[in-house]
Amino acid sequence: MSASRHPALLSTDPELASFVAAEEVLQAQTLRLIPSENYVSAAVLEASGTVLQNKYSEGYPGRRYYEGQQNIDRVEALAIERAKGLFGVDHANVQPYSGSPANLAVYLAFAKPGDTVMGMALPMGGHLTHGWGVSATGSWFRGVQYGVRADTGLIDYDAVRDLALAERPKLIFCGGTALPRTIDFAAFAEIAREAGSILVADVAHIAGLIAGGAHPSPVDHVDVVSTTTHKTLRGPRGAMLMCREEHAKAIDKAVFPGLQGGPHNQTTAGIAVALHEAAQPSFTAYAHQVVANAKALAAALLQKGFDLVSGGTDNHLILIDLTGKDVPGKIAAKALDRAGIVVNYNTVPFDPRKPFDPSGVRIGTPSLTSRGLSTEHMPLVADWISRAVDAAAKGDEQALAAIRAEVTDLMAAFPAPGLPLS
Ligand code: DSN
Repeated sequence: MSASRHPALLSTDPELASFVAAEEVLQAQTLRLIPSENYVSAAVLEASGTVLQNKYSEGYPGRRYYEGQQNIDRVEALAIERAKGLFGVDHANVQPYSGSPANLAVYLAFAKPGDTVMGMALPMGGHLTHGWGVSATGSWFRGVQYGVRADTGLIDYDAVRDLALAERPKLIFCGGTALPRTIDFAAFAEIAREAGSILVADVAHIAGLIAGGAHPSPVDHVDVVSTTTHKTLRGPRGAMLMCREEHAKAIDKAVFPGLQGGPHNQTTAGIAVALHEAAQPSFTAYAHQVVANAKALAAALLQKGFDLVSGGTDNHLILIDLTGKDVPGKIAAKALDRAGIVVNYNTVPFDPRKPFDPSGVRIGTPSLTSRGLSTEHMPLVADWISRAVDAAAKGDEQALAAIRAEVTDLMAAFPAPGLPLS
């Protein structure tokens, strides 16, 4: 593989071009299991690297503060229409720079500093921006947090209801970053109604599954849907906020001028393309295959003796609890990386260890499914993970190198979308 598909970059800045080329090789040769990552299509990559980059467009289509928006307006309007069609919403804002700014805009739209907000605790599978202490959302607002049951690893909806009624938060966030099970949006909606709270579904992880019909949609149940566009949705790094018409003005005003300046138009274009791709029947098949692969991988890992939070998965994500093994999450994750299997270490609910050195490893199937791997490959993937974790415990670098060679071999047969070679 060479950097020649970026000839101008190669000639202007060969050092940087070599980093990009090396990343292309890495992404092609490794088994990427981080559940929040994916491979965008060549079309999304192209749209994200266009001259739309050169334009300032503060405002919204038809209401800008800069001239020369003839084409940009059409790009953004198309992205908005596609988001509305795909998710069945009244209103979509496609300008948030990423998930955290999107969520911050929701706070700005509906809450005042000091108000109580409620979300899932980060170590239980929530997100920093759901009111966790080290985030601005947990220091400018008063965050109260719910979690999962210790015996099942599942969200305790009775405890969520009790907390919501005791605290009457302005906002309730549902969704998270390490939730392997289906979210009951209807149950959250009932709780939010009783508590008089605005309900926000952060579906960043599962947006592609929702678009493809492989996870129930929150749209009929919640006030606002927040999502990134680059996880299961397989678009560029960005975000969207979607809502009913009654909240449209508040959301738009919070994103711009409340929080952001000019939108990243090249990203908006990439989002538009990704939404078009996600509306195709092939994407529906993809979303269901992501889940089928995750279930097959979970079953194979259980057979290998791994402990999985909640006992398995309903979606794209599996949280492996290594507390029963000799290897903590970070050491396992780094060993897996040396074996060509890219994961992230992660806290597990009630983790006795610290977040920077936790007991879990988080994996998922969006990327491997984009490359065409299917359920028949999952026992092999589980075997590699098992062998790598054993090798980590023994410090057996040779075993890790042997797994890496097997991984590289298999991945060569499954070209990655958007990459020149596999
Ligand atoms: N960083 C994302 C993830 O990996 O889940 C969440 O923001």
